[in-house]
Amino acid sequence: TIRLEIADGVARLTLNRPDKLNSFTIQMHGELRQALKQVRQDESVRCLLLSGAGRAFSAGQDLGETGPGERPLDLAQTLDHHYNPLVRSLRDLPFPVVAAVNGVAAGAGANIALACDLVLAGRSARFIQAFSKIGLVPDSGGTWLLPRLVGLQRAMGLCLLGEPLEAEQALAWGLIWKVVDDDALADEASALAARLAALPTVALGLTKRALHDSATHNLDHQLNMERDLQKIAARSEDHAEGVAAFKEKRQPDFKGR
Ligand code: LHQ
Repeated sequence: TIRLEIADGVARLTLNRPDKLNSFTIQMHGELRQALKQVRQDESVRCLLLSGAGRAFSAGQDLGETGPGERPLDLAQTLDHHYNPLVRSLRDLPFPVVAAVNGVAAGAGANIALACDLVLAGRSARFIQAFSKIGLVPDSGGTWLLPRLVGLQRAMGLCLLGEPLEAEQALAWGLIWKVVDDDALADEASALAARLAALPTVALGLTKRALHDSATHNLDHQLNMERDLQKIAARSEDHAEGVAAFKEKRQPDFKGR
């Protein structure tokens, strides 16, 4: 239900249940866990690119799925065991994660896209906080992330009404990084991932951590965090290479170490 290809520093992870709009099943979550473990352990990987096969990114939880013995799915347990670890592991990867949103991203599918570090969308992509339509609360980090990305009022409107937000509007609101033509999305996303994979990965991983954690820190705490992370970045080979390249007036050749 997923595909994983690793080449040239980029891990491409594709949600692959196109006939069900790449909605998440327990099986898919299991495969994703395995894939993310592999990606994390592979020292050649310097960027993860997440996208969906077919015409959607993901329609969120597969609403046809049942629990053991055909009982209704235990939603709290499903979040605890599957969605919440997925969001945390995307956040905790020590390199950038890019989402290429190729179509509709609904429910948990929208919030998992937004949990990625940079979101690139095709012009026909739509983001839907579909939860209220089925009497649920936005999950997978949506209630934490949305107010920070677009402000409380817009977050409230999106979550209460559950209406689709078009890619252009999502861009204007600061929800996503960039919108490109649908037929250019795959190439643009690959180019962005390749570009990120050629940058100093240690520094990028620490930068992502600092920015994400800033939401819960005061300035004093954040200044201390920057000092501590700078100590680590300063010891990286890529820092030495960056300074050497600057002095020698040449392009740096970063190794990701
Ligand atoms: C689907 C789905 C889907 C199964 C389309 N499931 N088949 C919940 C529970 C547990 C714990 C964790 O948290 C969550 C979080 C959630 O994610 S709740 C929100 C779940 N998602 C939704 O409510 C979205 C439901 N889908 C839709 O509203 C529409 O399908 C959208 C707006 C995404 C796309 O609309 P269309 O482009 O018109 O496509 P479609 O509706 O015709 O769907 C195509 C096929 O995909 C269709 O199957 P069929 O066999 O009839 O061709 C749909 O039934 C299937 N599909 N979403 N979530």
